[in-house]
Amino acid sequence: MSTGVRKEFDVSAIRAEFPALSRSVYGKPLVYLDNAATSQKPRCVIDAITRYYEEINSNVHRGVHKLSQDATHAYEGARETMQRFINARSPKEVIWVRGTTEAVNLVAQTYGRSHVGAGDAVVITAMEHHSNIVPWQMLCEEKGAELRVAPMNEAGELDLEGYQALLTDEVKIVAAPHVSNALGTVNPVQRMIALAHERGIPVLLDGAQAAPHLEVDVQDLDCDFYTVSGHKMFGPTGIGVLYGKEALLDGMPPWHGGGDMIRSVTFEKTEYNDLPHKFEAGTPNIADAIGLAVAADYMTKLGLDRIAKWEHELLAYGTELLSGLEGLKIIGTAAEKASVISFLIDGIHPHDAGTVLDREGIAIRVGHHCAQPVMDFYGIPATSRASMAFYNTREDLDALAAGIVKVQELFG
Ligand code: 7TS
Repeated sequence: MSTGVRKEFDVSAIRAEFPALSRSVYGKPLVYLDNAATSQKPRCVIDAITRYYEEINSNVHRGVHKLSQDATHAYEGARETMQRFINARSPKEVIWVRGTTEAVNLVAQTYGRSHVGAGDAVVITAMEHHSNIVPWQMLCEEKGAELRVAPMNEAGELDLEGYQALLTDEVKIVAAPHVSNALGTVNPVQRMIALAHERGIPVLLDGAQAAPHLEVDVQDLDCDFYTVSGHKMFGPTGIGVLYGKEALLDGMPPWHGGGDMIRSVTFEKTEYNDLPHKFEAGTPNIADAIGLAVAADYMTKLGLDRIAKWEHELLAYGTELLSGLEGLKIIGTAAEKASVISFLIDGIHPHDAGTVLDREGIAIRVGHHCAQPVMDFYGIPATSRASMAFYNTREDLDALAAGIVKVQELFG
């Protein structure tokens, strides 16, 4: 049974539900350790998407006919599932987007453009993915505002005092990662939000790397905006969620104009639709919204606490194993980490390491991980990065360690 509640965290049974995990690569069993880039999909998600196209494919919010009603019901039901998954107060606070990149751009282009002016400031951190830098940079350039960067230490932990010192009256919004993709750092987001709120500054959390690993409760966090990328949490590509507090979203101008986001249109004036539709112009990604909700339910049934516990064990195991290898250095050693291990091998370029590992069937990511300022901070061009999901095993990490030794033998 693919979605039943399990008593034990049975990794081999879980792996059997992800078809891609049983394939081989160059004649070797696939060892998939690139989950921070994107995760594999369970059969139930793949089936839900297929079922949508085979049975109820039609446009939403438009038709009186049966298929359109069923599609609308499934699509809006998926929104409610995501609302429960992140514990938003209302489905109105759940905006479908393509992913975190689109979510951040939406907030920068709507809340940002209407609240940030010349002389104002936006605060981000030293450990951002480019998608939480560039949209704010574009906004600041347009408005004549300042982009401030909260510092981090050598371990890749946010410097809270340095962060606090940046929160002056000019700051109109803070945008920070819940979990860093390049380093794995889990940020002290509750403290960061409280400090910003003391000054009346709203906070956007980039949750791209958190939602696949941690229980996310937006009410408990009290964040003002939160972003989710569906494809990193075992759902399809091209779908994600922007959460926003209803009062904030209500006060924001729309972004894209078009069908579905309007109540009435004349050539003189358009009345905009209510939330959440105000931010969803055009035919949406119906099938993948439905698929993402199935992924969220799948995670809920596995148990977010048990996922976190298993990944913690994997992280500890992998960290010890890799630290024990001669000539290997881990980049990102924060006390609080999600299951990401970025590393350097003495004298070997990450691209060479990644290429040799690939021939062993081991998929990791090498490069700057769309976090060039993080690489600049450490004075390196790139790292190799192994990123785990709940379906990974100690054997996967053993294979990685053996692969690294092989890399060292080849290039040493
Ligand atoms: N924010 C973080 C922290 C991310 O890790 C990523 C993607 C994004 C935003 C962008 O998300 P998207 O779904 O809109 O693309 N990170 C990575 C990565 O680490 N390797 O490939 C993509």
